[in-house]
Amino acid sequence: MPIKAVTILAGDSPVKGQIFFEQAGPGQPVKITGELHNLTPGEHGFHIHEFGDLTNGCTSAGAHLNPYKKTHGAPQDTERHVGDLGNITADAGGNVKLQSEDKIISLEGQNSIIGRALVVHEKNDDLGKGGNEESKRTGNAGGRLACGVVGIKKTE
Ligand SMILES: [Cu+2]
Ligand SMILES: [Zn+2]
Repeated sequence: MPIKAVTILAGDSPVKGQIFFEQAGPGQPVKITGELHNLTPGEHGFHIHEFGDLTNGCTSAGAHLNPYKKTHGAPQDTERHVGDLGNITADAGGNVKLQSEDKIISLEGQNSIIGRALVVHEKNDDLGKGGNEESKRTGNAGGRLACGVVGIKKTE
């Protein structure tokens, strides 16, 4: 039985989206699909943050999900936060149609993202290569445009 999750992205900006996660089983990669709208064209940092707590908007979602105390990196790096999903790229109309997968996040077990928050940022994530301290923590991705809690999807 695959495990499925969904996140509705919203925030103080006009950015909106729906993102779906699907994992065939424990240890399998997680497929990430969905759409985002009203972004500025170009790259935007896209991460799982540690708390599914939006009591103070996207701010209360905390830092990147990082159970192994690693430094910030790119999705394909071994030195990365569990939550480091890199960037999404909006087209000239500000839309993203996402179809990707990640081998580190999970929908069960130690790397589970269920109950955490997905955050879309104002700027691009420099993937830890920005040459300053902040790059190794957040990728200098700037403000939080929209966020949502990763929840278990209703089965059809
Ligand atoms: Cu982030
Ligand atoms: Zn990170």
